Amino acid sequence: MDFKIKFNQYNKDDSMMYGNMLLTGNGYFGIRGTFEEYTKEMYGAINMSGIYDRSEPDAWRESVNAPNCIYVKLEADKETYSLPDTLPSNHYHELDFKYGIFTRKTVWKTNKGTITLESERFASMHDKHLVCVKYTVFSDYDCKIKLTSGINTDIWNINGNHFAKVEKTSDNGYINCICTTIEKNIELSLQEYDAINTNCKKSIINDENGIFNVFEINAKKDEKYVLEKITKISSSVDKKASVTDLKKTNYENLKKLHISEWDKIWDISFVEIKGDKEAEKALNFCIYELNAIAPRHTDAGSIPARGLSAQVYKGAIFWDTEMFMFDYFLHTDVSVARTLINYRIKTMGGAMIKAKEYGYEGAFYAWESQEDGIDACSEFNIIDPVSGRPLKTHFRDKQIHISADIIYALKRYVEYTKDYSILDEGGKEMVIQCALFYRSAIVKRLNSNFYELHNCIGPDEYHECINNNAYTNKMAKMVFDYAYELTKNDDTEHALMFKDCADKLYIPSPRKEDDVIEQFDGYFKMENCSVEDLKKREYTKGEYWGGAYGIATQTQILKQADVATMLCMFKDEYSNKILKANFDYYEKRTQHGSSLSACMYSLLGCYLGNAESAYPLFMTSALADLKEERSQWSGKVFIGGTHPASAGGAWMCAILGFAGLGIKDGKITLNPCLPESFEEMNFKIVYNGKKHNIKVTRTKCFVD
Ligand code: IFM
Repeated sequence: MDFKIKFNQYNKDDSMMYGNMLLTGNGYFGIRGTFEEYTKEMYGAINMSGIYDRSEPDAWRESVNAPNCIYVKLEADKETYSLPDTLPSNHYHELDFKYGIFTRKTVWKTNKGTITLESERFASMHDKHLVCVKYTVFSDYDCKIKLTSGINTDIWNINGNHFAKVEKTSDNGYINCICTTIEKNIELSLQEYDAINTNCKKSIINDENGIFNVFEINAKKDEKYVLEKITKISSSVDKKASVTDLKKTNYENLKKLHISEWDKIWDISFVEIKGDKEAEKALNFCIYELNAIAPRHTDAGSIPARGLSAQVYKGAIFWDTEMFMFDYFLHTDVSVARTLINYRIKTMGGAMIKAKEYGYEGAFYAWESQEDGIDACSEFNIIDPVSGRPLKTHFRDKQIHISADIIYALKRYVEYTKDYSILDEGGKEMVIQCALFYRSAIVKRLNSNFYELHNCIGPDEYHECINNNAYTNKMAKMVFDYAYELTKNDDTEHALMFKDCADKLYIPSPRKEDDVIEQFDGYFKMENCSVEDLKKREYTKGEYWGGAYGIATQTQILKQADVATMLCMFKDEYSNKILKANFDYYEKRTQHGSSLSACMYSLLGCYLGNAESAYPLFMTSALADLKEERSQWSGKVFIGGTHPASAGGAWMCAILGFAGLGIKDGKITLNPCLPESFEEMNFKIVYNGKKHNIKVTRTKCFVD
């Protein structure tokens, strides 16, 4: 398979797209796919995982970007050659997503000939603290080349500067920079060592833009000057330090070690799709994306909704991780799956504080979770298209399914891995606290025997403050059932309480006449129109359709898969006829306004045996970050970046859907539903500690 994404020319207007799509990362940080000379105006960034800070008391807390240590400025005979200002005569760049290596070649015409720049870089998978850049320059005439290479501290931030103090020093050939964050005094340290393959004049610049090595080279015609620029990033919140000695290593050695780590990942992760090269490439790109942001540097960390591609959504963790990305890790690298759950166990304190804040008991997890489980979700997230005033949304206080989403992932982890130690190490307590939360959220009418959940938001965020959302109620019941299971032998008082809740919580049933499950109380009475009808009612193009006054609010149009998501999670409890009736009813009423939507309908399509409906929806998910059709801005708020939930969802469609992978009575099962273009699928999973090769063809399935 061709693992490369190639661009044969430079287009300044595509810079945001390159930045997202060509991201390299190792879970500790993500480096946007931009060029060495780019400054903050061109959205270059090195986005750190798990470090959050606030630039001023009223600003949004967001993930912190490290100073830009890929920075190099090129001058020849005192002229600067730099994108986007000096347009090149030739340009090529690519991402080799097999190894997360970003490469470019840029040629500029000068009045004496040409200057060529070739560079390559990666975020080391071997030592997660290292950024490795190799920068080669040559000219076809003698000239004076000047390279200014170092740590640029004047960086892109969505919500203001995060550094109260920036200390820059140089010693023993290193340039160093220690930045202390404003709110939490976190120290982010960078140490860079630059090695160049020529004797030249060297000096250091230490100014308000950063600290830089300056190399002045008497360049000879066609001679290649190679700068190896290795930077170690660490922070005061890291548990482990890097042991690499930058002076004793070099770019090529580090590259070999890096490649061998990616080889291990691909050995278990690669999915071969015979017959459909486009699907194969898109799916494996999704797998690359997930691995480039997987938290392998820690034993308790998670993945933000936009990965490590920017400070979008404040770098926070949503349900995206547990419900969309988790399955890939569970089946291929269980230690990452455990790290993701450990993050939720570690942040349970924040969830308990949030529950109290809203008058509940137990653990109400953050809708947008930061490092201590703090909820970063703001209350006014949208703009009224008519008045331009900020409007309140209730994502933070009413999207209560988040606690159940986390328990769903924990339960799957325990069932799949049989690693019961997680329950003793906080998992069981997390289940109990989430069950207590839902119990305290339940309401009961005086004249009924049922328990209900009112005033919620389901996955379809367009309809707020609704009662008995099918997804939320079903997921809460699962939490009660699991809490009962875990407590029945040693805590009968709690167990009986949870059983009572599980038994009496109202779960909407399919309606008799057509088997459709009502998304929430009163949904069927809402205006029945089409997505196209609604589009015509927009006051301003791209306005938000939900919330208090949104154009979808009083209609049956939903933002993203809701009942469909519930059916995917509990498919074995519903007949094929019900799955089909709900797919048919809801899919055409769904705007797919979220990148989390298409994959769930695709999966449901597979579960009901309709591969042809599932296929285009799968491709929409798999190509989400290769086509970049989603808008980057909502008003003045940047909502771009990558879509790892869509990537994880595409993996679910391919493996759980098309190949029909499942586990029954401790055995791997396959129930394929291949689309017409797929001749054969080959992939691996780890189950019961053993690697299994799986082959699925139109007529046969093999598991070894
Ligand atoms: O978690 C999602 C949500 O379901 C829809 N809006 C974007 C969030 C982050 O991806």
